[in-house]
Amino acid sequence: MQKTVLITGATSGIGKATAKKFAQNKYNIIITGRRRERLEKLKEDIKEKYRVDILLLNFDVRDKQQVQQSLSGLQGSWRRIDVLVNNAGLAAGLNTIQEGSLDDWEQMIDTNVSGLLYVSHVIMPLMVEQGHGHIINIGSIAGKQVYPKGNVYCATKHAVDALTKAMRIDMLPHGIRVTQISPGAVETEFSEVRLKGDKEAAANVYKGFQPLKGEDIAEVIHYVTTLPQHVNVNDMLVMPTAQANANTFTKKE
Ligand code: NDP
Ligand code: 8X3
Repeated sequence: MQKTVLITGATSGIGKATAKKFAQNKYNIIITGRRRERLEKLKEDIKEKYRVDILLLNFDVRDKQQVQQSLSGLQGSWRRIDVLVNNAGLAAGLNTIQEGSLDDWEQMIDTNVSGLLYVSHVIMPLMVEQGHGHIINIGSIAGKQVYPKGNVYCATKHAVDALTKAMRIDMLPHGIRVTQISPGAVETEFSEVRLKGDKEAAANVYKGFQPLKGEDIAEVIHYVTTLPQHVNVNDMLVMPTAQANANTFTKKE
């Protein structure tokens, strides 16, 4: 039977590349995000290229009612989700705590932590009922280390790290796999969002070294799902070769 993957935050970057990777491997795909026109465009591209079924759900993961309505309303075979990729997330701002913006903090906490929980709260019971599934949470090197001005973003990714461990305990009796993939620097729209649309400053973040691409992480996400059922990758830290830890890079001028 054809499998189904649900990917949050599929309008860009890692999520978009993951949708394409799973479609290439003949999964039916549920793509979600706030930007409807991007979801529609991706749906058309995937349908034409890979000829799999694709369902578009347009919601904000911060809005628990929208999340519940969209996901509880899944019908028929769309309720049989084999893989959930909790990817939607962002960093907003790069400041010390004393200079930080309360709105930025709320946006990060509501998206990266509450959003991941709201989505999982609907999908986990479906996986328990069907007796199988694989949850993949996108963490970060920022969930392993704290770097200057990373404070609240790092805290949200440390929370993803803790929630992944908690989910693994909750899902253990049900044979459902739970994996965290924690990337280092990936060139997506991440820095443009963090730096509030400053494209030049965002491009500078990736200057002088070869960052990861969304496709690299998509490859790893798909790989962990291909392992035999009795094998679970608990946690994978995936870095550019030119990055040793959160703030140590080798860069050419
Ligand atoms: P992008 O900005 O390219 O993509 C982020 C995705 O998240 C978009 O599809 C966006 O969709 C979605 N999203 C953001 N806020 C919401 C929301 N409130 N509701 C629904 N969807 C939302 O960045 P990346 O692809 O890099 O980021 C994906 C994940 O990877 C994030 O969790 C990020 O923290 C993590 N990560 C990124 C790294 C990097 O260096 N790029 C490194 C480590 C981890 P839309 O705006 O349409 O809603
Ligand atoms: C994104 C990578 O190092 O900017 O999670 O936090 S980093």
